[in-house]
Amino acid sequence: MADLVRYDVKDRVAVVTIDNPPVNALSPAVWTAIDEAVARGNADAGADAIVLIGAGTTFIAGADIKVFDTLKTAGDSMTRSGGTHALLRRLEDSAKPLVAAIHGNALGGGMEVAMSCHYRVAAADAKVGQPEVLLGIVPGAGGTQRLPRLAGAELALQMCTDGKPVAAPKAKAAGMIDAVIDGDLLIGAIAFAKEKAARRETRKAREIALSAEQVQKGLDAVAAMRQSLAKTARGLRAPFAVADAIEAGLRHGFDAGSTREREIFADCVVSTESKALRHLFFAEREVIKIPDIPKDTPARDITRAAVVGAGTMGGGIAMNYANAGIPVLLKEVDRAALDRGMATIRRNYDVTMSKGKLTAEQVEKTMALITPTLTYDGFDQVDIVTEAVFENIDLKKATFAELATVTRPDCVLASNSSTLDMDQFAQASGRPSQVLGHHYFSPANVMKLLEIVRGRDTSKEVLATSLKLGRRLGKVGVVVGNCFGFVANRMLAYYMREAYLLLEEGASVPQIDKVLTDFGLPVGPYGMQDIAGIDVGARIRQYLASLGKARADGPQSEVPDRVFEMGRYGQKTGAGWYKYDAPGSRNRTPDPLIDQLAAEAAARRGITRRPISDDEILARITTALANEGARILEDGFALRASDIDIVYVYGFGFPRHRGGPMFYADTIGLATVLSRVNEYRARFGDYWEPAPLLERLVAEGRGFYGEAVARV
Ligand code: 3H9
Repeated sequence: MADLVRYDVKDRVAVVTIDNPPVNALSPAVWTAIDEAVARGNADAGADAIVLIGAGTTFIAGADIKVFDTLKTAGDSMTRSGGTHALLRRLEDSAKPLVAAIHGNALGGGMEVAMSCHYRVAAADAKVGQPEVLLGIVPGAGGTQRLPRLAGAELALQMCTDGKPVAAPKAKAAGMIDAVIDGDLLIGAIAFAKEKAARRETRKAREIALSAEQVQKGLDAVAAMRQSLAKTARGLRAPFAVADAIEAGLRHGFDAGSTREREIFADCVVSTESKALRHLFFAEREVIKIPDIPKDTPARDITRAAVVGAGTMGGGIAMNYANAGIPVLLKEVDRAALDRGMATIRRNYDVTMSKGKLTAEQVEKTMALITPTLTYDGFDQVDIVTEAVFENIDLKKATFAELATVTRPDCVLASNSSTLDMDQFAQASGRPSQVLGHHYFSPANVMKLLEIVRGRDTSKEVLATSLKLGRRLGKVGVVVGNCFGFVANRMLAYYMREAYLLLEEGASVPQIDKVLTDFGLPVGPYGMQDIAGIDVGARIRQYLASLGKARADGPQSEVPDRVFEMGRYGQKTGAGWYKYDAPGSRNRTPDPLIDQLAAEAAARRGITRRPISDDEILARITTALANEGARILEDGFALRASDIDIVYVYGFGFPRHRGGPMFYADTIGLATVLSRVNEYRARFGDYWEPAPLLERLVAEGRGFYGEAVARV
């Protein structure tokens, strides 16, 4: 037997310890070793029962996700899963009581192993779950069949469609866990196993019979779940596949249900949806690894913070700190602006409270961590200051110079600028190693993306501190380079440019938005602007124009500026790209005025408007993203293609099941992407220039993610 699984006997109980760090993932070798160890326990005259436990911090976090890449066809998967199903039956058929002792997590295949044991005991803080759906698959080792028998079909459906783990006490109440152990888990599990052995008790989940009434209730739950998924899981396959697998077991029994589960799993595991979601699983873990910043780089604990500027962004950033339990000073220049900022924060918390997510007491406790101020008093005590003043380089430079005089020399100075050059702020502060960008996304207290902008002189410690802080604030921190717009806004500029040009050329606002929401974005480009405020982008454009810059190359549509000049700022003014029932309302209708503005703009540019197909809209917008992404990557402003995917998924809601703009480009093939760029160049002009990296990858027959993904 391999070292991955150890076998000992304690007090006449065989203890099988899975030891495959970091999370005891079930690689093929681990599956086999568990099988062999349980067989050995059964053959061992010195053991009356068997306990299966995990070494390290967790029981088993599931099947080894990397192994799924080796399954090239559904047929491969059918063969492999046939073996796994048989293996789990062998465990379940153990002649001696077999007890899973769970600490940390029993997830996915880990939970399926546990459910194939006769009993499950768990530490009070352990969690169990079937998160496969988040990877675009269904539980593939009997989970859709055993869980309904242990926990009831309703809860099983819930767990397998939302993927959320359940804490041990709730799992016990629902019948998934037989005992919650206080104190030493192994000692408790051995005692439990001995008791079962003394009574010669074993229980097989697959043999739990469901009454006709339970089956009917389950089928009703399946029907209700499908209806709800039709609204919440549009465009996804896996959640519906879960419902299919559970339904098969309810209708036709365990064996037929298991066969159906294997078939469904086999289809899902080779789907693009699953490949995309698995890609993001690893991308999210890769993003924190910065090649020249080793794990042991000292990272400071942030115990006190300050934010300068109490506008929408500054207030949201202060809320992030307070939500994480970090006291924060919030500074403004005049009383009225400060009061407005604090009132907005209060309103935001009141909304959260009205949704039942916070109690009044929690709100007061959190608000008490935010200290409004008009002075720099107390800034000498803070570990970090985030500057969130108006997007103007001179104002920001002056702020950094001032901050350097009122803070400790080791205080981190971060800017929330969305476009400006960090190195200029670094110089202005006189201590460039402490300066970097912390670019939050609006609303800053909600959006999970944090671009950590590395300046020329930013120290490694300051970057490590920012990555650690990002995690504490509940953000996904992505280290990006100090280029114009960084990664997120640079990409967005090209996305919006195409959306504007398509409108001028003849597409309509509702059509463009629908194409993007059908693709899976939560909101289309125009709907997004109406929410964020058309004035925000317009003012940035005006400021950039004063510097002789534009956000994206190529022709700039004049329509957004016309809409802005008309005072149509979006939802807040009751009109923007759409008409709204009233200011602040979300109830919108298309406005023919926009088509008129677009027609006028087209006439001025000598463009004959034409019907534009949905396919062209999607192709142009996603091609613009991939081409600019390739440029960002080649210029070294993102470390990896997967970081760009993370930025766009978390910053702008690119559909996870499409893996991000770079992964998506690979799924349609970079050769196709390049031929589109060349076609658009011929049709629209040289601003459609292929990124050199894109050309090189195509010439080499590769994708952003190498050959494997390019063949998706
Ligand atoms: C499945 O089980 C299908 C079944 O139905 C069977 C079908 C036949 N595989 O997240 P962390 C790595 S599907 C491979 O940072 P944490 C991870 O990449 C699976 N690797 O730790 C990272 O590597 P690195 C269903 C895995 O403490 C390291 O472990 N299960 C796996 O923040 C640490 O991970 C799931 O979806 C894996 N299964 O969180 C659960 N899991 O250090 C997936 C982790 O090189 N896992 N790694 O970057 C998790 O949700 C979290 O890892 C967990 C720990 C909550 C367990």
